[in-house]
Amino acid sequence: LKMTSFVAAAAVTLGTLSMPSMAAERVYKLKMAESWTTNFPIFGDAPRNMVRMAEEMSKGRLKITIDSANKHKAPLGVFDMVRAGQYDIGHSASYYWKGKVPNTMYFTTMPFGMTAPEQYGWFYYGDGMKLMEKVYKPFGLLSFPGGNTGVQMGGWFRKEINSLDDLKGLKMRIPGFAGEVLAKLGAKPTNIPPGELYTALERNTIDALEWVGPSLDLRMGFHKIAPYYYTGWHEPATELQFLVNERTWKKLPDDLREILRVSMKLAAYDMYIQSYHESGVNWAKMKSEYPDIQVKTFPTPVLSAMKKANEELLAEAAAKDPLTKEIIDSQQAYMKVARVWTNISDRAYLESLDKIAE
Ligand code: PYR
Repeated sequence: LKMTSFVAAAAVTLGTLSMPSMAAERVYKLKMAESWTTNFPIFGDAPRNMVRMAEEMSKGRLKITIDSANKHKAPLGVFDMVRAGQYDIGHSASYYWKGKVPNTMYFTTMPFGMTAPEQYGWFYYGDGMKLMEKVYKPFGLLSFPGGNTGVQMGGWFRKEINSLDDLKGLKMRIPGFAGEVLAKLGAKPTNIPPGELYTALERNTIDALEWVGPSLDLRMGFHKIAPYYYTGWHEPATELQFLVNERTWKKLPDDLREILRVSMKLAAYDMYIQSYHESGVNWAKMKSEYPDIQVKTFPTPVLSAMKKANEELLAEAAAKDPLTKEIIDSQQAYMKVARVWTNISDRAYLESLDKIAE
């Protein structure tokens, strides 16, 4: 008897459930603009994976089309297009908007800042997401982590950098806070979208550039025109970004919002893993197939000057705007705690391996 009434109760429950689920069959068609060119690997895989997961999990109720930079022609205009509602979602990098809203610059990566695991800790378990919301909300936008590259290479240079003098007047493509640091040291930083990088370097519009690292640089062909490949200081944890128009977000039913949120988070995390994989594989290839590439690290006095300029700029920025100060303080405080752990875990592990290898 008990069993029968349980089955009957279940049938009633299912019966009542079928009504709203029928009503929820509405399909939400969203448009996304990415900063990347058509079929771009890794950076383009993240939004493609996100869209696929969201469609599958929603059983087709969320349909998102992606326009690449080849279509919308505004790789560095994603913020404006999503803000205006021309697109519902964007996939780009927060520091591309530093000229419009300087505080957006802190949510990609910072020179001499956190590594990817540290920064993910800050985003999801520290105050990162909350602060990013504070920065984007006035523009009717929501921003979510969109995939991490890990530590980036310092870039491709035609000439060696032996002293601070070599940075004076150097025209370099380098976005974000690192660009500010180089400007303070006399260089001429600029941002150029990825689709135009090779030509800019080839035609001497710029003397040097940083893009990502072996995961994505090799196929760009930079090594053919700039043989010096410097190790990184400027972008230890570049996090891309999903931007969502708040009006679109509010229109979505709760379950689709959650599906979108989870799809973005998983696609971002997957890009981090994919970046690590591709970096390892391509680094090995680079060393064996392109012996002319010379891997360098900036001289210590140059790195020290960069660090000092970085600290001065952080202090100046914090003094100008209370929200900037809140973001910088939060990052510094989080890094201080997380780094102690990094040092006694990852660093200690690798150092102990070095010791027994000696
Ligand atoms: C760059 O624009 O340099 C990135 O790494 C996203």
